[in-house]
Amino acid sequence: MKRSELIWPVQTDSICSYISLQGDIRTRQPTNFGMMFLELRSVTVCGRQKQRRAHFNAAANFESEIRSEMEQNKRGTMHSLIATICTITIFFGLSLAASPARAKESVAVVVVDVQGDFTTARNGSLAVPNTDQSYLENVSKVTERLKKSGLPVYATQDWHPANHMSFASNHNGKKSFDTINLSDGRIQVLWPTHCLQETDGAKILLNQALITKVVRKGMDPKFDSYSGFMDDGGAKTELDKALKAADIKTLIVYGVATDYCVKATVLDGLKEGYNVYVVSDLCRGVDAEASKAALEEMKQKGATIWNSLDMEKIKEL
Ligand code: VGL
Ligand code: ZN
Repeated sequence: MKRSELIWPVQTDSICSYISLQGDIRTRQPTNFGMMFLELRSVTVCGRQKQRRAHFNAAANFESEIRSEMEQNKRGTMHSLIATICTITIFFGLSLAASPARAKESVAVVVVDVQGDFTTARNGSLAVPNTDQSYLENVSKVTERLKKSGLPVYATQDWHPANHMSFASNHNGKKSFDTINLSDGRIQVLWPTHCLQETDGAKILLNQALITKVVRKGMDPKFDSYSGFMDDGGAKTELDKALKAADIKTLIVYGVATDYCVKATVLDGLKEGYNVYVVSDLCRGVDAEASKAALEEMKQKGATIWNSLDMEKIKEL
């Protein structure tokens, strides 16, 4: 039996709940059920107020769940009528043509710094281990799947000027991977020159058509910017504003480097109040131990770590 899903937004006074019905045919035509939303609210939400989502395995189940809930609630004939309308509508809904799996509109994908200079596939100046062609293909394949499911894809892009403070070449007597102490007490790692604006190494290695918006960072020569949300001086990028404008509440994050830009982006995302999911098999780190610790820290601070991406889980976000 084909897995499927029918989703009805149920408008309550303060929240928008979703009723998700698993059945034979997948469809998602919420506006066809305009009348039903109110009716479903009075039946279903009264019994399920604490559950913002209710899942049912089949139309028959759905009907019997509603009926038993009604009996428990002793709602009488008014609700019998509603149940009948529900049933008719369910079958009407199930008869609609199948459409691809859809994720919720409040979810976005954030692909962090998948750029030439960070990959071995392009002999990058700051190539992160295990970022060969097969890694890139995997990132592309998964991103395409997410995009097809309806999710917007935001891509961060490290975009440095030649005089950027994070480049070892801009510090006398220093070499790549040395650290320096900044005047405010922070420690700065010095990197090989990377992601210079307008160079090939700065290019995002994803099909442009998949990307809803590119968010550039690290343009201020005085501050590094591992986070896609803001630089080390606290100046915000466009990311938060763009996500808020699109009413995004949940982020699915992956990319490079786990122990630097992915970590900083995830932690800032959590601070900004997003639900954050990290797909760890699509992340690559500069240092294996530090990357493991970074994933642990993201988890501790509230992110959910998925080893791999499961489209079924996306629908339930
Ligand atoms: C990054 C080091 C320097 C990253 C960016 O994308 O993780 N790492 N700039
Ligand atoms: Zn950088």
